[in-house]
Amino acid sequence: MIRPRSIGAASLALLLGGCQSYQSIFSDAAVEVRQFNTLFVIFLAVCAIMYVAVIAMLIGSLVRRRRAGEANVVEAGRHHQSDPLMQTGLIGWGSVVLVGLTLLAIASFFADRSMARAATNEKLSITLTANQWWWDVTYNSADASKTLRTANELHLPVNVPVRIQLKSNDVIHSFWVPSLAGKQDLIPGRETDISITPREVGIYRGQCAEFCGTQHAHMALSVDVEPYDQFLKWWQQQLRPAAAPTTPLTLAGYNFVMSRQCSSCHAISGTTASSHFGPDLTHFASRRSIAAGTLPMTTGNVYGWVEDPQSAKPGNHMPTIGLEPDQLHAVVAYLESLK
Ligand SMILES: [Cu+2]
Repeated sequence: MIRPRSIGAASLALLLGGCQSYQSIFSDAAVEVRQFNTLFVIFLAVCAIMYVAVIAMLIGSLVRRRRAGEANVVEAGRHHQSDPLMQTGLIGWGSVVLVGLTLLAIASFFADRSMARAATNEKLSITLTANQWWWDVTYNSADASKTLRTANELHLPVNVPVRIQLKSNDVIHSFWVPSLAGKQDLIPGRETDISITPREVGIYRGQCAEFCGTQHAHMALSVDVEPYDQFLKWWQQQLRPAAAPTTPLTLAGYNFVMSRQCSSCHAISGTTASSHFGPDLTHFASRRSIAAGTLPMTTGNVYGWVEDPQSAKPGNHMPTIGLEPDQLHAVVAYLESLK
């Protein structure tokens, strides 16, 4: 039998679990989320005060009306607005609501201006394009040789303002990393943006927050906030072309990938595979997960994914090719060499 105390403890554990900074709106890991939280506290406090004041006035009016007794009985055909007690109540309620809404408007205005100032101070520009159901990530640079493309993973330097331009290739999605900033929609044919200035090194989880099809729940991305020198090291490493095959097995995998359907959807820098219909695979094995956060990056999961991608993520656009066992070993060996 489940006791109420057990349910309460489980609920508390879930609540506290949700408060971990990995994926939590109560985080303090970025300037933007701090601004949102400050605004949230102001809204909560003002609305609570308005609620208590209105309820107090309502109760006060009822008590006064009862005390007034027969003397305040409204005559037949007389409008309520002409009742002095009702007029006083309406003026009181109106004043509370007016003052409250004015305070909220002022708080919103200053929070909005503060975020807009942060957006004009960007030091890093990223273009994030949403697809059903994965994230295409491009690190922009005036020097084309420094432009970098990856997928389902963001790396951000700590304390550096970043502007993320948001696009969609198909339907409306929504970019949301609860620990770092608010939500922003990605709309086909329109470019939106969001700014993030991370304050704390760590790994955070992002998630599409707008229902975008059957695999919407499997459209996550990880965000690594790193010290600046570590971020630069990652960038340099990611700019390198894919590792060339060094063993007969990885060479067989390379040949299969280049000669079969894989290369018609995926790009691998330094090879003839250059399609961006699917995620860029240049440094596939350096990522934390497969298929936009669907599976952790393990050898077993790579086998399972390549052999039958429809099993783990039904409806995704990667077809089941039907590999022979030796082909599967070779392709997995080649993919795992892409670090
Ligand atoms: Cu979605």
